Amino acid sequence: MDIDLQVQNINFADLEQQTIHLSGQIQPHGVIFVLEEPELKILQVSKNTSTVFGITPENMVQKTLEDILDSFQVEKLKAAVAEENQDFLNPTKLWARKKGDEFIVFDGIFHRNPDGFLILELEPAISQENIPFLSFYHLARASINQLETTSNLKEFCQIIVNEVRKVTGFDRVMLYKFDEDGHGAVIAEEKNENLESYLGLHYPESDIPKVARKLFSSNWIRLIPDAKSQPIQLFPAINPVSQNPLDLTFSILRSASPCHIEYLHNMGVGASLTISLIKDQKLWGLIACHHQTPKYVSYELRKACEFLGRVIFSELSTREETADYDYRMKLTYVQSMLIEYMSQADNFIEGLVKHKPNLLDLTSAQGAAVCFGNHCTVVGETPKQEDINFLLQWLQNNVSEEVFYTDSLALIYGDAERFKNVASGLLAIPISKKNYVLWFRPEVIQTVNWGGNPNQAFEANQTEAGLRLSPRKSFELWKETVRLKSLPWKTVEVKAALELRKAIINIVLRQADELAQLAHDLERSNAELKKFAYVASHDLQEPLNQVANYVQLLEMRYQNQLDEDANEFITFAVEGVSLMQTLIDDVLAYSRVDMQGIEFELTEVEKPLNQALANLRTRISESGAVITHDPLPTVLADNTQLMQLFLNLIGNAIKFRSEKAPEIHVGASRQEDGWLLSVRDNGIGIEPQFGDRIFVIFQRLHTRDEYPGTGMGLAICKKIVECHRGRIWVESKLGQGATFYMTIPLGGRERERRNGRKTKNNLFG
Ligand code: BLA
Repeated sequence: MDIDLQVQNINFADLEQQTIHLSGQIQPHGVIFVLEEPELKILQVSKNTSTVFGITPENMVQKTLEDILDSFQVEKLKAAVAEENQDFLNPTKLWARKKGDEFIVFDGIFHRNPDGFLILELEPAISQENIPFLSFYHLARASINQLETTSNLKEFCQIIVNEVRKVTGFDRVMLYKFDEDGHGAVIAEEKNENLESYLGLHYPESDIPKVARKLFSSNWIRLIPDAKSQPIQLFPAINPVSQNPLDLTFSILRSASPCHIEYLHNMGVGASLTISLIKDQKLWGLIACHHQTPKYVSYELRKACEFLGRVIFSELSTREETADYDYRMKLTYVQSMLIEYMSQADNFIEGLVKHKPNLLDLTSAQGAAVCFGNHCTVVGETPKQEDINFLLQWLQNNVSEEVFYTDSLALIYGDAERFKNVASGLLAIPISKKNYVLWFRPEVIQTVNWGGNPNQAFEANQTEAGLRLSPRKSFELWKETVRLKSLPWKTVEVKAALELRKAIINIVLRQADELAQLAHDLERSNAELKKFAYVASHDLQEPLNQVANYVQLLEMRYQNQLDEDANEFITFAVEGVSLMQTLIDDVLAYSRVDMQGIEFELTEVEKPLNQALANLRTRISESGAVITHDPLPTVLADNTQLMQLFLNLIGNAIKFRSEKAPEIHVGASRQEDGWLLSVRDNGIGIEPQFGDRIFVIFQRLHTRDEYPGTGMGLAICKKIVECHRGRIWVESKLGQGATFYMTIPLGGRERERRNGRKTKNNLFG
């Protein structure tokens, strides 16, 4: 309902309606007195006193109420009006002597206005008696009995209008409900057969401006018995005590704004009664009654209608809530399932989209997207990734609320027209500045029937007194095809989305905490290892050198004085020292392989392989090894570490050779998300059950006498591969050679950083 109220560059609120309660005019069927307490002296009065009482208004303001009305009655009233609440007095039958013995009877209605003035309004009494309470009761009882068998909103509303028409006899009684956007529609109607129906028709917001609606929230019943009557001024126009115009907010006689009177004329209405329906302190709708000719309704009957409306409406509100209740329970269930799935999954996003029920069920949306750290996971029907990205940018720049929803996205974000078929409606919750969960609903083309063209709801004319608005002349059916609009998001759905937001934030925070803890632990153990390496290289090295030096000194100085055994012991000691030296070097080499110290760059695998072969030159030629390789790829890796990897693996292949000359093949094959490298030999092989043990620090399958070495080589290989986010394993059988496999993922550590670390940093930034 894209009705442009600014067509003529008019701001409604600035116009006369702002002061409708200060108009200083009443309708001519009654008289108003503004009284000073305690004597009830008349401060202001309506100018129609001459016709009613035969006293001019100028003379009236000199008098007290006792001078006008039955003085015995007024004496009793004085005490009563001093009470806090005057409502229980209303209406009071009051008598005034007209001429001679002629008396007129009024319904007297008291109230205190917002400025604290006591106000008495007199309306001609139609009946001499008050309607007894019991008849109110029976009225309400009868309708409530009907309600028991009714279940939907439409039928409820129908009962209200039926009952009100029955007791008042208006030509037409309607139930008018306000939309969220301020427009409204007639949702129930009971009328004279020969009148055309307004049922289902929509009316623009400007027909009942905001200021008027605000007033209706404090004054619940308004009667215009004769739309053609001339309003009556107050005398004096300005209140002599406050020096201000009188506030008529709670007045029952206040004359309606001229614009509305014109509206009634244009609609062919002679009299109207309007009753406010309030829900949760907000104006929910109106009971609007029309009569073609003037029609007076007594205060009691108006009150009875208000009572009826209130009772039925309160019943309706509870029913409306229970209708929502089942759906709300369903959403609560979906919500708890989602929380369960999220907390079980490694990544909460999977929990939201992978199962049933999923994100879509939480809001009855046709599509949804979880956009987290530069990546969107989508379910159902959604705009294209690129469109979602732009939409996210727009949200970041324009929305700061915890939840944002619209059923007509294209109206506020023009680009959305391109994907109206999937996302005319959007519900979005920001999890943090850049991360969002979005729900989408497709366009649903609707026809809205308007009572008159809403784009020409009124005319603005420049007059001497300033700008004047007048309502449209024609209320003829005007059909609007509404496009670019989805079904509306229900309050319960929006609430469910907000609840989910809380849950996600909790879970993400917790996961971020766990990650931070893991990173912290890892850092600590790395730091410890480094410290150990430092100790090993410096503190251990020194006494070791000392041992080596002194043993050598012993050997040199006592060369000829020692026996065979002593010489052998010295040799053992020297060997021990040198083995210890190698062990320390290997531990150092192991500890040096770490993420921080290495540089990932595009590396042709053949280069580090050739470097390793050059290093192994002597052992290759001694053993007669033949080394071949597949065409090798270029990967994102650290050259030095790859060289070390080949050095260890090919070195091992030569070391653990069988009787045959070693044949070693380096293979490479492309896999979906990386490369699989392999080093195959024809050596002695490994028993499959030891396949895992060989990668553990200092684990050896053979004695040092059989095969020299510290047992660190494969542990270092494993660490190198893992630093590249890959895996290493061996396939072998004893006596049949072995093949070592390694995976090197595409993008190597870079990609890992994007998915892991950066996401973490972005979470709340
Ligand atoms: C008041 N306009 C109203 C009221 C209704 C409508 C029900 C309340 C009347 C009352 O309190 O007694 C409108 N009446 C409708 C509609 C239907 C109906 C939509 O029967 C549908 C079937 N109105 C205009 C323009 C202006 C305007 C252009 O169309 C002025 C800018 C003003 N309407 C306006 C004002 C009031 C009003 C100021 C308050 C009247 C008052 O209490 O003084």
